[in-house]
Amino acid sequence: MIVIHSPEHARHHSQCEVHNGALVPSFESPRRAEIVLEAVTAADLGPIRPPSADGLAPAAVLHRVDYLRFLETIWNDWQSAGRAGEAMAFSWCTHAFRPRQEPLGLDARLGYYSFCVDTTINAGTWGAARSAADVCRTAAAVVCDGAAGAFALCRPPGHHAGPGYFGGYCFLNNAGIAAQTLRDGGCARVAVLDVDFHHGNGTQDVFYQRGDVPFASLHGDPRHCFPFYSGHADETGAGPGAGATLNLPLPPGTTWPTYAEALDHALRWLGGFDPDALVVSLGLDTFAGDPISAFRLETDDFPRLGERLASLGKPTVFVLEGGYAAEDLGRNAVGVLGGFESASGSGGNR
Ligand code: Q9C
Ligand code: ZN
Repeated sequence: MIVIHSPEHARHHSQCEVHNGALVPSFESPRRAEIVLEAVTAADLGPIRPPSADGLAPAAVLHRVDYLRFLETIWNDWQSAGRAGEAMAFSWCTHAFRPRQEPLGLDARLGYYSFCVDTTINAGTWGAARSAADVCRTAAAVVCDGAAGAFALCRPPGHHAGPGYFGGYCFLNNAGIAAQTLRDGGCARVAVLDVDFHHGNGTQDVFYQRGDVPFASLHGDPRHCFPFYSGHADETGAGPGAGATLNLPLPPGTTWPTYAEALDHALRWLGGFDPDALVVSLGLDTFAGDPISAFRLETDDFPRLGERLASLGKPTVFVLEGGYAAEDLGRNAVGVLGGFESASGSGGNR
């Protein structure tokens, strides 16, 4: 399987995050991608290539122009204002308020364009987010050109980023960019399956009113699990996208047998749309050892996950999302990708 990767990801390196009432080092770190890169290299999964495409054209279909402008300019504005440390939001427009005016101040804009406190912005954030978009567009182009599978080894992750907001460590919707690239490349319908522990609220949001990109997600029940306010079973799409969103919330503590049943259901449901390609939001935070998540999948379960994904029989773009047990990320990622390759018969290095 061809792997697309750019070292530019390391330009985004959050120093801190609010966790259990304290400031701790961010769980989402450059180390994560380095470990996965080492593991796919050691496993000889396939050629590792740099991105060759600019990912902002598909991003501009999914994200609002004012939001992209915000991402592009916020760090400079933050620095020019003489702020110390990283840019981070602290105040949001809750349901008790409604926005009446375009927010102008730094803190107002940071709150307006985000939904939670866990995601900081530094000098390299915009460049790193753009490189992830480039990686995803390139991986999708490889599949458009006939590859059975491609792996977008990118960070920062993307599935929490919506049309006009960042959060959950995400800025640009990488999986959405892959799906949009496949649509633009001639696929009539593209299925997106999100297996990250957390609900892919951003991906759901960017495609919620579209019937051409059915979206299914397996995740921790949002009554208990981040992002809390999205991912309930009764969110099923709207307008032309009515019936094209499937949420399968699962309880904290979920292990493979329960997970596999929901996975098969999601794959059957996506297959019903007769998609031309599949995009997998590959979060590895379903692992039992993940420090911020609550499912109990074991390392041996990840090849089984890959095999099941291959059963859809569609050209597939894998997009790296979450997964914070950094030292286990490499073998769990290779587990999924290797399982997919052995089950689809697409072979080791092709
Ligand atoms: N410190 C992804 O897996 N942030 N994002 C933690 C508590 C929520 C996860 C907040 C988890 C975000 C891509
Ligand atoms: Zn996650």
